[in-house]
Amino acid sequence: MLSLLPLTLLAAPQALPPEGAIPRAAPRVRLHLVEDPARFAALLGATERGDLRRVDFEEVQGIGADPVLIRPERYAESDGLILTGEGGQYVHTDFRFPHDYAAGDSRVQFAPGPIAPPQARGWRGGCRTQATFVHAGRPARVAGFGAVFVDADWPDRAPCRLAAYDQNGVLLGETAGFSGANGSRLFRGLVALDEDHQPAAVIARVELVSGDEWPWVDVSEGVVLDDLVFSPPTSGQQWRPTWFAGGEEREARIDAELAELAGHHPWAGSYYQGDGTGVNVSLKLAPDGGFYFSWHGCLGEYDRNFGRISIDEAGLIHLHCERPNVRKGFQGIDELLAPVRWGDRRYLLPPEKVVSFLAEEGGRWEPRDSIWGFDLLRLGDEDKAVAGAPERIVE
Ligand SMILES: [Ca+2]
Ligand SMILES: [Ca+2]
Repeated sequence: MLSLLPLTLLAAPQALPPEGAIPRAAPRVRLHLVEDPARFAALLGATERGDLRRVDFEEVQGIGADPVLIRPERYAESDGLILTGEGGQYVHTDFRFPHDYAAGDSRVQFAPGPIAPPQARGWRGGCRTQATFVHAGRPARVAGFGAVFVDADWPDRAPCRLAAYDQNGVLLGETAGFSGANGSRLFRGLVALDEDHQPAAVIARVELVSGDEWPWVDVSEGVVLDDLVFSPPTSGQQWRPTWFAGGEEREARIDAELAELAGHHPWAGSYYQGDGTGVNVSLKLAPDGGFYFSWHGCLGEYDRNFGRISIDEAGLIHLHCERPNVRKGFQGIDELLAPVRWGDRRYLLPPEKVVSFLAEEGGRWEPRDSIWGFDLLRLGDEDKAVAGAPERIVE
């Protein structure tokens, strides 16, 4: 099911789903900002499904006047968490400012290194932490992550930040610039829920920005962290679609423009390539509306992109992607496409494929008589007979 090329499909056409049965989009996943730890747990179904993972650093022993360095993997085996500062990871009781970094019931708190001297000016030490996840020795993802930011009280000087990224490094959502009183302990959490309000483990990395200096430097905004809480990391089979949203307005604009053009345009249209199972690439494009691309597979929506288009002197269509265009696995789109006319049919081909397509008159798989195939063909054109030889459209 997860093969990259629809070879099995072409060898066994009887295994195909019924014509036109392009899988429906997967439920969309959205990130929710939560400021109440109880609500965070409730959204993740923690009461029914067992405990959340919680790292509060209280078990660290031997803390005296100086902070204690902990390994990034200290919580890997027990909790599936890897915690990486810019230059070491440190815990301490109060980082020498007991009134600012008031631990309350908590005894031990966290700050990312490197350590800077109290009198530091200019460079002032670490303030960024990365949280990543492991499960059974493999990279893993969580559906929710929260942390307590202690003494976030100078947001204008240095906004604190909590940001979640998917496995491709795409930003899923973030909160930044929050603040409270001196010594406050602010919880901020991000929870990924699908359309059915079920937790979706799509968060592969979390970035925490705690002020802009090592906490005992008394120049700018010092902030420490505590009480990291997250859903149990998962990997492997529980692959879920990453968060895809946006582009709906553009898609509607393109649809309207295509309806207005009613086919009276050299290449505007709605194109498809795929096998109806793991590979279903749809690309709509119109001269003013731009393009809207989506990739659906067995497990839902794998990728989506959209943006404006431009045409160069060679008649090539350039797609200007608004989201990162990662071309691997079940993702990505050619950003450069050549429109090709073959009788009443229209194809969109990557430029490097055009020469052989024209020379071999479609090659082994074209002209096809079903919507399934390796090349982007305008939807509905599979019913049209070809006439003559295919040719580039340059206009
Ligand atoms: Ca603690
Ligand atoms: Ca502060």
